[in-house]
Amino acid sequence: MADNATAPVRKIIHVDCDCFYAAVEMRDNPDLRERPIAVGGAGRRGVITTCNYPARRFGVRSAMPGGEALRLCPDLTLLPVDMPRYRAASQQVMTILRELTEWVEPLSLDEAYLDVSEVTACKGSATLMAQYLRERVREEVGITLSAGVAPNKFLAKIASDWQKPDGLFVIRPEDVDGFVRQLPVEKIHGVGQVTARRLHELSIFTCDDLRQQRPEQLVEWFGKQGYRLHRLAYGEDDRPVVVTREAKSVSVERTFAADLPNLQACQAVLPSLLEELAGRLSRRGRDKPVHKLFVKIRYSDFSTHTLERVRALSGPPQVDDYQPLLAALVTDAQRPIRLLGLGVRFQASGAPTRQLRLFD
Ligand code: TTP
Ligand code: MG
Repeated sequence: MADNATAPVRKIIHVDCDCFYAAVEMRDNPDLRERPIAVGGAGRRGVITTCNYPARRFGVRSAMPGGEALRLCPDLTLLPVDMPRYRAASQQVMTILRELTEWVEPLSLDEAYLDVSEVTACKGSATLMAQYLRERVREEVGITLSAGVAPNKFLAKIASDWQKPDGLFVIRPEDVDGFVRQLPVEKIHGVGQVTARRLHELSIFTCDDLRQQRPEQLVEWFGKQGYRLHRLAYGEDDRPVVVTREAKSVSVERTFAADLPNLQACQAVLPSLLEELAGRLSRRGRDKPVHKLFVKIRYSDFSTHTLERVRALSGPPQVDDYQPLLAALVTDAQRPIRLLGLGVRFQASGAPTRQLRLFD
């Protein structure tokens, strides 16, 4: 086994929305919830993009032609693909993730890795953070999110799939060895059907079986991938979470345990929110001139309002910069406020940045 004793332990969360496109459809039309539905698949050559879990019980799957899906499940409702709605839901999910940490690496519309090693929220517990993210996505986006928590990307991704749908599975550092040993080789990302068949022919079914082979032997059989297989069989994966997105805006928001009754109460919490924003800005937006400011409020009835104004600033924004926006936004004196947010937008600039989360 390669020596990993000196490497600091990371905390990685992998999140993946359950039957994502179908989940958005069920959210917007609850009558569909109990019925088998699939998105796409209409027309002569249409294939299914995804289907809900009731449809999966009939064997319907992604990439299946619509006709075949209907043969398996005659009651299947086929819905047209509506990308703008899925993209909007995806953005909402990603925004929630990025409020926890800036170290978010999206893999697709419905899936992302987070490196939460240095996050102090939720008492620093990645398990609590994952639970928190799942609850917020359920409440604010109206769909379910499965999450996996582990010391690296390889295991976090397996973990998020382990108790799907609507599941959370945690692999603690001390559980890694036992978990990986029994893991079937086809669960390893990158082991497709061909490699899996080859491994099975060699009587290698689990990661424990893989460990019985010398790395040189695996390289002889599988080329470069052989060494990777050897590392993964011990649960080792040091790929960093990569952030490729340039921040266009930075914001903070807070939901209050007790609603804020009026504008004065909002003004009273402004300095502490601003302090949080300044902290986030110093990490994320350093040196970038601020172009706009915005304030967001959510009333206790969940209606949400934002107000944005152009305000060029060279330094961090101050309380006085936000006061007029807040006063203009909180006009209804009778409605208590449950959430208050502050943010800045930057002037659009050149190429996207690429940051690596490194541990050394
Ligand atoms: P997935 O996360 O692979 O699948 P899913 O979210 O539908 O189901 P689950 O995660 O619960 O197993 O893909 C996310 C979305 O990407 C999916 O909702 C639809 C789209 N997609 C396609 O368009 N074609 C495909 O072949 C696949 C697999 C997904
Ligand atoms: Mg998914």
